[in-house]
Amino acid sequence: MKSNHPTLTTKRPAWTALAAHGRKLKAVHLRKLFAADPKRGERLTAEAAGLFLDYSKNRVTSETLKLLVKLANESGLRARIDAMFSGEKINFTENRAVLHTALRAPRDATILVDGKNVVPDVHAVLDRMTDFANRVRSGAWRGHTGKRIRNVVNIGIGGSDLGPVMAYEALKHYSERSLMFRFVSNVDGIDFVEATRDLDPAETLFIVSSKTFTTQETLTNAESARDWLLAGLGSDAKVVAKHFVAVSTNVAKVSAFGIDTANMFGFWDWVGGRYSMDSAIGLATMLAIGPENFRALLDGFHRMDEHFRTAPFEKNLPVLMGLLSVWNTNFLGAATVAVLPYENYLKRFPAYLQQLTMESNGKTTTLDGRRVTYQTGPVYFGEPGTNGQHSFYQLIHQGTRLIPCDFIAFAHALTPIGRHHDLLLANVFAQAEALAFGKTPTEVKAEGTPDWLVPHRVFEGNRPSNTILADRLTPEVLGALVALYEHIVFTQGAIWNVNPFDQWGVELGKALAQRIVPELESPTPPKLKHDSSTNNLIRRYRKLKTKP
Ligand code: G6Q
Repeated sequence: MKSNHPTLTTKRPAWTALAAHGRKLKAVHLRKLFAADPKRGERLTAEAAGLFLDYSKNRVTSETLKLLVKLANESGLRARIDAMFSGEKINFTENRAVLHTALRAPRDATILVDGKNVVPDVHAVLDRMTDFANRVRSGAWRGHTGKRIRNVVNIGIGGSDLGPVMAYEALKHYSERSLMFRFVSNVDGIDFVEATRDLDPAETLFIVSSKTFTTQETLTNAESARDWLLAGLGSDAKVVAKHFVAVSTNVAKVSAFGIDTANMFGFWDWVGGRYSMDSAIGLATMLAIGPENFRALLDGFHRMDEHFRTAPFEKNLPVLMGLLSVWNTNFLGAATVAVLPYENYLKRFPAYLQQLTMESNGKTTTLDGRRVTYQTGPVYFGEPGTNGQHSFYQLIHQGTRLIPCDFIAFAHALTPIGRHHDLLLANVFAQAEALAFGKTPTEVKAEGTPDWLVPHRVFEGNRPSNTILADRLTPEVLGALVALYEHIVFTQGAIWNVNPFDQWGVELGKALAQRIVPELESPTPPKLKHDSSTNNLIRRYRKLKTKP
């Protein structure tokens, strides 16, 4: 597929207009924008799928928003949304459809890929996952020695790890507490060692999650898991059948590893790794929270999908947030976005979003193969509040860089105690307020601050932020939240005219590592043909590793 919109992004009328508009607006303070419109904080809001968005603390006017929507139209966003939902092969560099939205489509929906309706397959896998999860959770599924499963270890990396970890942490409140969940991803052996050191193999189930079933880290960890299990339970072939299941698209590799394909849960090449937490990759999540909660999670995703697909851009949460991030990135010079959940269960959400956003839009090549002449994906980072306030917020408040923030908060604590929740929410509202309005020299002086100290205590303000407020963190709300960011990424990609669904940038390092492995393992000094730095590091490592 080539771009339907061959006009260079920077030559689009709305882009040129936004550039001029941005230069003017740079000097305008949020204090002024709020003073000019007493209803701004109520006007610049939108709501969908249980999420309320306040975007009034962005440096935008009605004119900015009009131009941003115009830019979306000129970029063909509507046609691209339709192309994704209808199963067109928009991941054209890999010749694949992009259909994570089919993973949460209702049973009676029809979505065609190469003329075949994929929805029945999706539900068939969900039904098998449900049956398996029920058997493990009820104790009907037993380990080799007849003991029930108490520990579930997910082995996977990247898209086959970050989603399950994040969802497990996010939905711990709903999880079956008699089951212990661990996640092993790193090829650093310590990850496996620490995850299993206190587990009884007779009570442990491994889920090997790998779309390709060729990933070095996952296969190495899976082999160590098999060794660990067989060392504990004996080398009967049935041990693997009772203690290993696989989630993959690769039947041949799964059976070559020795896992019975009856214990394999499939998905499809039209699900990208970082978009797969709601596929069978979510098996650990389903085991933890139960099939019903898992389906509520999918419903939340679907509600946001429908909103994204049908709502006018002016009221469309993912479109608005995507456009605002383009505005901040390309017209106000921001290079990052801080995601700051004021909900401790969402502690892994920023890490999850790092992959979703940066692996998707960390691109320099347009759909028609040119080098971009503008910035694309910003750096996403974050920590839960209030912890971050005592760490890096200083730079957001008083540093020289513009760091747009997404605050996420919930009206209800899942387990309320004392005054905690009001204190938590007071903090999130206060941070967004302080960032937007700051504190002027006059205000600082009026507090009796000596003149020499005033410049240090001034807050310029005018720092943009979004606040997302929802009722409480339920599986459904989590689904809506993840889908929101998936579609923000999609919107950004459409404007930047890049393909958010490939990740060729991760290949080079993988290939070089494959070349270096034998150079490290070779008993005799290998002939090294790298640069002088890499050669030297390899020699030094070889020397050090032979010393006790
Ligand atoms: C995600 C990426 C990547 C992938 C991992 C694991 O979009 O493609 O993070 O998920 O490399 O791949 P496997 O699932 O194939 O092991």
